[in-house]
Amino acid sequence: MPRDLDTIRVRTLFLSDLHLGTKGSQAEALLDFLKYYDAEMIYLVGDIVDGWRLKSGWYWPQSHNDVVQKLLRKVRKGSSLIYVPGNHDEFLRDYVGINLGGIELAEHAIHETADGKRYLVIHGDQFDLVVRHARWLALLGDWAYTAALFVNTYLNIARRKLGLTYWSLSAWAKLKVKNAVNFISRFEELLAAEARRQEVDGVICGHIHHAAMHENLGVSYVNTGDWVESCTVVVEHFDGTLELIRWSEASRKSLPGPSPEIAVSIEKPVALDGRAA
Ligand SMILES: [Mn+2]
Repeated sequence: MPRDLDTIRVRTLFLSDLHLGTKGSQAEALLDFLKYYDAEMIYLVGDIVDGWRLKSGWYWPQSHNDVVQKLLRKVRKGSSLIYVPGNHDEFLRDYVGINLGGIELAEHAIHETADGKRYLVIHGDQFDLVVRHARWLALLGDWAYTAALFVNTYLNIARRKLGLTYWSLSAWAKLKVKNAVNFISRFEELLAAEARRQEVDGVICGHIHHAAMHENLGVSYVNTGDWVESCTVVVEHFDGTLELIRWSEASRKSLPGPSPEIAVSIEKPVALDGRAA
C-alpha cells in the first residue's frame, strides 16, 4: 500500500468517545492524529457520533465531517473498520451485524493481537447501573446482576424513545467527586470480570473518559479515553504490544519525519511523559 514518508503504520487503532456532533469534540486534534497514523484495522469503541445531543440541536461543523471522511478514506484504502456502538450512538445498535460499505457494526468484538492475546472490545455503558448499585447487587446475588444489565439497556432505549437525554455515568461521578475514584475502580473491576467471564486476556473499552492501561485485575484493562478532554488513543503495534497515546502538540512534534513545525519549535521541550504507561 502506498504511503507518505512520515505516516506511522500500526496494526490496530482503538478510538472511542469522539462525541462528534457536540461542541466539546476535539475533532481538529483527531484529524491531526489521523494524518500521522494509518492502521490495518480500526475499532471505533462507541460514542463516536453523539445522537442524543444532535437531537436537541444540530451541531455539525466541517471538522466533524472531515473526521468521518478521513475514516471512510482509510477504509477505501484498505483498513478494516469495526464500529462498536456506545450509549450516545446506540441508535446504531439496531443495525449490529450488518456491514455498511466495509464498516462492520457489532455489539462487541473479540480482537486478537499479533502475539495471540484476545481482547473483548466493548464500549462499557452496559455496566452503568451495576457500577452505581454494586453493593446492593452483590447482596442480591447473580440474578440481580444479570437483571441490572438487562434493565440498563432497556431503560436507555425507553429514555431515548421519550426524548430524554442520556443519563451520564461520568457526569454523575464528577458531581460526586468523593466517589470518582471509587467509581472508576468499580467500572474497571466489572469490565475485567466480564473479560474473565468471556475467557479472554483482557478488555478494551471506553465510556468513562478515563484512559488507562494496566494488569492490576488479573487481566489487561485498557480504556481508550476520549477526544473531548484527554485526546487519547490506543494503538497496537505489529508485534502485538499496545500503547496508549496522548495526542498533543508535543507528541506530534516528537514524531520523526519532515515537518515545518519542528524547525520553529526546537526550544520547546518534548513531553514524553505525556504518554501514560
Ligand atoms: Mn459512553
